[in-house]
Formats: sequence, C-alpha cells, structure tokens
Amino acid sequence: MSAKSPITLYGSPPSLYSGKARSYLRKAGIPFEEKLHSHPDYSARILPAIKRFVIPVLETPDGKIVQDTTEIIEFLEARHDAPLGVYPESPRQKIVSMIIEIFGDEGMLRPAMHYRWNFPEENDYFISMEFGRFMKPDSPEEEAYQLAGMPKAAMQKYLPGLGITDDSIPAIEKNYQELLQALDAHLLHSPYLLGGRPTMADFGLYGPMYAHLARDPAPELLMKRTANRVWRWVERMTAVGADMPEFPFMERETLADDAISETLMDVLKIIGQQYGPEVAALVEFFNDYSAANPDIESGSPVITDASKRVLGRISIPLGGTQVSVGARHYSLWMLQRIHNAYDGLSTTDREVADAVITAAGLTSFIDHRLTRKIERKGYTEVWV
Ligand SMILES: N[C@@H](CCC(=O)N[C@@H](CS)C(=O)NCC(=O)O)C(=O)O
Repeated sequence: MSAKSPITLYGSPPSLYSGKARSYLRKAGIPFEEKLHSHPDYSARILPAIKRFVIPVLETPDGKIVQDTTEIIEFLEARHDAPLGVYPESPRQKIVSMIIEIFGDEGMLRPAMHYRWNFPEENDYFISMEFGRFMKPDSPEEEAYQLAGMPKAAMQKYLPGLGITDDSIPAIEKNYQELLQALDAHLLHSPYLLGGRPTMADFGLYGPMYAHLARDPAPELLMKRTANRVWRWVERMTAVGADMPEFPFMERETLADDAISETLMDVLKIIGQQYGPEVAALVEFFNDYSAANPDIESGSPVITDASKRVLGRISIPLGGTQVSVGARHYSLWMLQRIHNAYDGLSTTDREVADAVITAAGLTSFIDHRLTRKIERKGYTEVWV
C-alpha cells in the first residue's frame, strides 16, 4: 500500500456501512482514497465483479476487491503492519465487541431508517441533496431532487420490512432514546466503548450513529439536545487519531483485566432486551426453513429469487406488541461469527465470558444456533 497508489474505498457520506469502513481506515492510519459509487470505476470494475449495487467496497492497487465491512476490516487487519486488534483477545471484551458489532450493523437499522425517512419536514432537503449529489456531484438543487427520487423511493420501501409502522414507531423511538441515555452515561467516563481505544464494538455502532443518527437533521438535533457525550463519541470516531483530550491520563488500550464497566453493562442489558428476541426468532425461522428444505445443495445462495431480499418474515416483540419483520440472513452470518469466537474460547475463558453474558441478558446471542450454517462466497451468503 504505497502512498502513491492508496487503496480505494467506494462509498458515500450518507451511507451507514461506508461510515463503519471509513472510520476504521482513519483510525488504523491507512491511506485511502474515497470514490463515490457514481465514479466510472465503480461501474467499470466493481459492478461486474460484485454483480449488484452495494457500498462500501474496497479495492486494492493490485486489484483485490472486498465487499462487506466486517470482511473489509478483517482483510485490512490481516495485511496491516500494526493492526488495531479490533476484536480484543480477552474473552469478555472479545464477545462483547462482537455482540455490539452485530447490534450496530443489524439491530440498529430500525431506528436509523426511521429517523432518516419519517421526518420529511426536517430531513427531506438534506437527504435529497445528499442522495442526488452523490449520484451527480455538481447537480443543481432541482436536478438533485429529481435524481434522489428513485433511491429515496427504494429506501422507503424497506421500512415495513424492518417493522417500521405507525404502530411500532412509538416503541422504536422509546428504545432508541433509552439506548442514547445509557450510552451517554457510559461515554462520559470512557472515550470508546471498551476503554481507551476503538474496537469493532465502536466501528459497528458508529455506522448507524454517524451516517443517519448524527448526520440527518432530525436525529442530529435529538442527539445533540439529549446525549452530548454520544455526539462527541461520534465526532471522535470520525476523527483521525485518538481524539480523546477529555481523557489525558487514560491508556490507549481497552480496560485492563478484561473489565466491562458498570455503565457498559447497562448498555449491554438494553441490547439484550431490544435485540435478543429478534436474534432468537431469526435462528428459529432459519432452522425451520432448513428442516423444510433439506435438499438445498451446499453452496446455493440463501436468496435465489433476485426480486427478494429475505426468505420470509418473523414476528418479534416491540413495545408490548408483536411486529412482523423480514428475516435478515446476513444477521445470522454475523451471529455465527460470535459462536465461532465463543466456541474457540478455553473452558475457563468461556466461564468468564458467560458471567457477563448471563448478567447482561445476552444468552440469546450464544445459545440460539443454526442447524445449517451460512457462509459468504462470491460476495454473497450461501448455504454451507
Ligand atoms: N453488510 C453489508 C451491508 C452493506 C449495505 O447494505 N450497504 C448499503 C449502503 S449503506 C447499500 O449499498 N445498499 C444498497 C441496497 O441495499 O440496494 C456491509 O457491512 O458492507
């Protein structure tokens, strides 16, 4: 990775997952150049390789193309002279960093999409200009509005599939505000989620917190008005370097002795309550599906119908009622990674991790297992 030919990140400022990858690149001090998906190189080289529109994508000077933020970060960690160590080695912090990553990547989509798309009065101008101008950067206002029409309509179509309906909105907002308060209390004493340096917990949670919830006008105001330390953490995660002047004496390391602080426990309990039931329902749905479809060949894509994004729907509890949401198989690919990490711990380390997992109400993330596994091959999820 020479300074002359840095790696390329294809992404866009309002994109949730681009933020996760970009923050990692900055924190790891890896030189990179960002290109929009409207850049001709994206259609010339990336689309033919990946065969669908998705960002972020990483391209190395020697032509390697990596998609998916978790894989991008792991790929960079492996070839970096001084990897950040995004997954701590110690058992509690390792498992906790992975659980917060899946929650940020997958569990936070509901508030992220709600606060972006359901506040048109506050958000529409900004979002339209963002979407329009990242398709054609020099477009005047009217043209940007026009260009933004199609992606805006496509994104809004996702809302019911994420369980965002008139009935569920009060609970989505209550849950998000509860999370904000717990994070705010935690980040008052800690620059990053696990202590003095960022881990995958920070990168995962930062995606939704930055691109949607700190950047779009309505949720930005909510965060700035009610959760100052969360906003400041977002700013810190956006910066190059440690950016922790509030903590002049803190080691730039995760907390010693594999500690999980009390305030982080409060955050974890909220994650368990808010996202644990969805994880359990997802596993049950996929296990039923596998049992009903035993003839699916190994290596077959999980989604074969190109017009569909999910295999079916699951019912999850939200705010005292049940809500129907799409069964996101990608979440399970991430969940399996937690299982692999957990199963790889020694018996003693597993007991150490178990104490936190149980106390925080996170057992769904460990106990609910797929009977037939999913892997990623050729930029997509396939059955093992
Ligand atoms: N799990 C993927 C998610 C990537 C993703 O969904 N990216 C969004 C932009 S933030 C996208 O490209 N969406 C296009 C679409 O779904 O059509 C990752 O971590 O990279």
